[in-house]
Amino acid sequence: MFTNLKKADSEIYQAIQNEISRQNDTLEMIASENFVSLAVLEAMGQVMTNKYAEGYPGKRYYGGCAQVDVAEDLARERAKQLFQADHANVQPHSGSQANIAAYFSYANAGDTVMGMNLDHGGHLTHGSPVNFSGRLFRIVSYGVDEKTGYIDMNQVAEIAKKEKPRLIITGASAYPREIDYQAFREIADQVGAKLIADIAHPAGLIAAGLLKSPIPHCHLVTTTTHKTLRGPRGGMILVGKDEENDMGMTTPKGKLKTISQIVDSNIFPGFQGGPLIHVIAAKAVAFKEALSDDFKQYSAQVIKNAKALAEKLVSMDYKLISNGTDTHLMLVDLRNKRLTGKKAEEALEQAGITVNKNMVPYDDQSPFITSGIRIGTPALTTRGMQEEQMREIGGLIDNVLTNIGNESIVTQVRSRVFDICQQFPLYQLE
Ligand code: DSN
Repeated sequence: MFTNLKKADSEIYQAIQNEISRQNDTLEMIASENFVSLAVLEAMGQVMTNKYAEGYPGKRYYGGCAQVDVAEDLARERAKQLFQADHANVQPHSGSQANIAAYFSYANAGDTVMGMNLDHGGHLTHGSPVNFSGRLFRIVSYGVDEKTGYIDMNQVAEIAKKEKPRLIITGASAYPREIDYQAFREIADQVGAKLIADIAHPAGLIAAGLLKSPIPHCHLVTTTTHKTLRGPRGGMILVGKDEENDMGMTTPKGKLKTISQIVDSNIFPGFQGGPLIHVIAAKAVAFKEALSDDFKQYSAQVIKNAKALAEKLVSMDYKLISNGTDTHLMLVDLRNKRLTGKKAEEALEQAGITVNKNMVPYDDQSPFITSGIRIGTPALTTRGMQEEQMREIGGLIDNVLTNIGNESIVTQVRSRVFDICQQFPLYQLE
């Protein structure tokens, strides 16, 4: 696969080879990561990267777009089928780009936007002061109940009534429970707000029909395509039911009639230039895969694996936020183990287990240290691992975390991790 690269640039070739080995030989448990198929990889590494295609299929600003139109049309149609949406924009380069375009479809700079507190599991783009969202909008935040770890819907309703946001965004990056989109919509309607769901994390589980869809309840839905959806790195915006532009929003192209037109105009020319058509082709391939029965089975196993791992950790006295999971991820509060997230992440990495440190709700540590780790099962499930492996891996995690600084335990666990990886091979790419 890399014959030419090997000759042209031995340093990049070597870095890629080393990354292939890292992915093959370690346990990838970062909840937002996954392994794409070889078909998706091939669709991404091809000549469509050479093509400028500003605009949309049939309405481009460049000639020679017939074949890239085929790719983008297929991606859009498959995305619509997958989520039962009226319209899909598959051009966002990332989830952040999808979110900024979605916000500006219903709000202007200075308007009040309500999102989940990042420290409680939200996302940078849902109002963090260091992100465009916190800098451009007046943000009000909701969070989880300290005792239960579930989103406090009474608090959401109270804040919404008091602050009258123009827009509410629901969705999270470290929340292990299913979100009640219908309840969010009822609150949004009571205060005259529009509702966006950012389903970047559970998108694949929703597409597979395992978690409730936000599509019937939200004005817009944004997602990334590379997490549980197992596609190439990128973003997407879905319009469940296209509607008239009833808020008088204007765009770089002036006032447009429908929300789909506004979304498209906000992505291009609003916030992006030329689309990454090679990535869009790979999104189309991933969406075709996600429409299959195999993907439904895979997604069901992702959840079974997360539940098995969560139960194992709880049985060893690990405190999980909300005491478990409905999804592909869990958030472990390490304070009773007298460990920080940073220490745990580093120790596990040495043993070949990759997770990320994560703030837990009501954390007293900084985001660089944190009191927790976030663990997910999408990537290991792609390798074919099941509940039995999850229980064993739970034991390995505990072995590392209760023996921090013990080199011989690290070596022992690293060797077992390597054996498990060999049993569930991933990529053979030279
Ligand atoms: N960075 C992603 C995650 O890890 O959840 C969210 O953007």
